[in-house]
Amino acid sequence: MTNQDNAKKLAGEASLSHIENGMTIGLGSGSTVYWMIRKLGEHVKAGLDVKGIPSSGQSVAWANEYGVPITDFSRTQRVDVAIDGADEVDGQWNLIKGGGGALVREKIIAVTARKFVVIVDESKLVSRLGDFMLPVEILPFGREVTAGRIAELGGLAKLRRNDDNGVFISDNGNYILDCDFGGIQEPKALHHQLKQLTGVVESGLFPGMADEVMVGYSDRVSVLHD
Ligand code: ABF
Repeated sequence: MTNQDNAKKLAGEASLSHIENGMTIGLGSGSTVYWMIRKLGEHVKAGLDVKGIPSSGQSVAWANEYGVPITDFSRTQRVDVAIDGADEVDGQWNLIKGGGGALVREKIIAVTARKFVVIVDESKLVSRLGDFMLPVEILPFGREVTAGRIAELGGLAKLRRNDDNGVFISDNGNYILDCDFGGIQEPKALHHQLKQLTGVVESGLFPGMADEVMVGYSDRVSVLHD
């Protein structure tokens, strides 16, 4: 296991400190969340009574594999804590998310949760967002003109494709544009500008939403405090 893998594992497992018996947990996506779900399964086997609301097919599969019971918003609208990864975290805890294509469901869960905990390895910490292309989920219809409106905001948009070069389709049946805005100085402002654009479903900017950021290093976990 590489140092980065170990850092993800440490952060993922440490996030269970936020989980108590009887909770409904928002299950994020990504390889750091994998370690959280895997450890959570061990606690469930030992008697912990929790349910997870998954943000992607990936997290459904891991919850099933490791024995974490899953539920959905038709059964409960209360999420006690959401635990999810990120692609970038800046000094104000603004996030870029969506590298895995699940940003819309991740954000619905994150905004619903009473507490939103972000788990990352140290490589995700940046002084300014934007080295990672910003994912923006859009409706397929009129994608060309939606990309044009994003370009007017300064973002060079690239349609996300699968490994077989087919167009990536999100769990919601939409497309994702990976957008190069250069450095993003004002994440909150850019997010709101993007959300105003007809055709845009959601942006991968999660401005000021995190309640706690847990950072994994090769040998320890650091909890960032505001
Ligand atoms: C999900 O997992 C996404 O929002 C984000 O893009 C990705 C981070 O992946 P990893 O934990 O594998 O670095 O949270």
